[in-house]
Amino acid sequence: MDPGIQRLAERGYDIAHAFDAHAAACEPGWEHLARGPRVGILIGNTRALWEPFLAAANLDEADPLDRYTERAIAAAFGDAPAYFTHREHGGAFLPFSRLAVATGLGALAPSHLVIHPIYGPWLALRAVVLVDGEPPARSPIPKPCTCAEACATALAAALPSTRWEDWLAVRDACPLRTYRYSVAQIRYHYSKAWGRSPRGG
Ligand code: B12
Repeated sequence: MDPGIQRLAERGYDIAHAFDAHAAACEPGWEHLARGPRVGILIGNTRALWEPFLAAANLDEADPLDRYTERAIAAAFGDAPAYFTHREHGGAFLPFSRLAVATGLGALAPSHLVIHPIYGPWLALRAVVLVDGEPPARSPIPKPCTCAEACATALAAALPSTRWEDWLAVRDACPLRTYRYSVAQIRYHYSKAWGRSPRGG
């Protein structure tokens, strides 16, 4: 395994999906990828993040998970170009969900969540890092989830709601739930129980 990817995995980032950055530059919002190194690595995590994050993060700083992510990627890849889900680039968030779909990491459900064939909706996207090399060929994958309606129904109920439990129900509606986050991780991402607004996951 590439040593950078190995270092990230040790910190809980267990998804490292390589793709052709120049090919992905045809996706709206990702045009700037045409100018950098050829291999993009879409970095994310499953529930594997939670224990390493709790062990190493500084929970007293603002947005501890975003800072933990930035430090982990800098430690793994040095000053390689990196784009983060939590940061705005040119005044807007980058459309990471669309990139994940275009490069075949997962497929988009009616809930607008990216569904992975193994992890279901229980993954988070964190960053893209660009490195030199030969990229693998990637294409979109068929939708791995089988239900037609459950998440759409849950989404319709959640959209007008301010209860975080209704948004959790959108994710829980997916039958692919082997990798469901722990209760502690769910509360961190969805509720304000830790004193701040929900943070991406
Ligand atoms: C801003 C944002 C939000 C905002 C606003 C969304 C909005 N409609 O405006 C808020 C804070 C509400 C939000 C909530 C959630 N989000 Co959000 N969000 C983002 C973020 C940072 C940017 C989205 C964006 O503007 N992209 C740029 C535009 C141009 O691209 P786009 O594809 O058109 O983006 C649209 C969708 O992404 C959509 N969207 C964003 N989040 C969600 C969540 C759900 C359930 C739905 C239906 C749509 C949706 O809104 C965007 C604008 O219309 C992305 C990360 C990223 N950089 O993409 C995460 C992201 C899409 N969110 C994610 C998640 C998981 C959630 C939550 C379900 C859980 C959570 N707390 O993190 C919650 C659900 C609601 C809740 N209250 O709990 C994940 C999705 C993972 C996956 N498996 O698909 C992402 C990729 C973050 C991550 N680290 O993985 N989110």
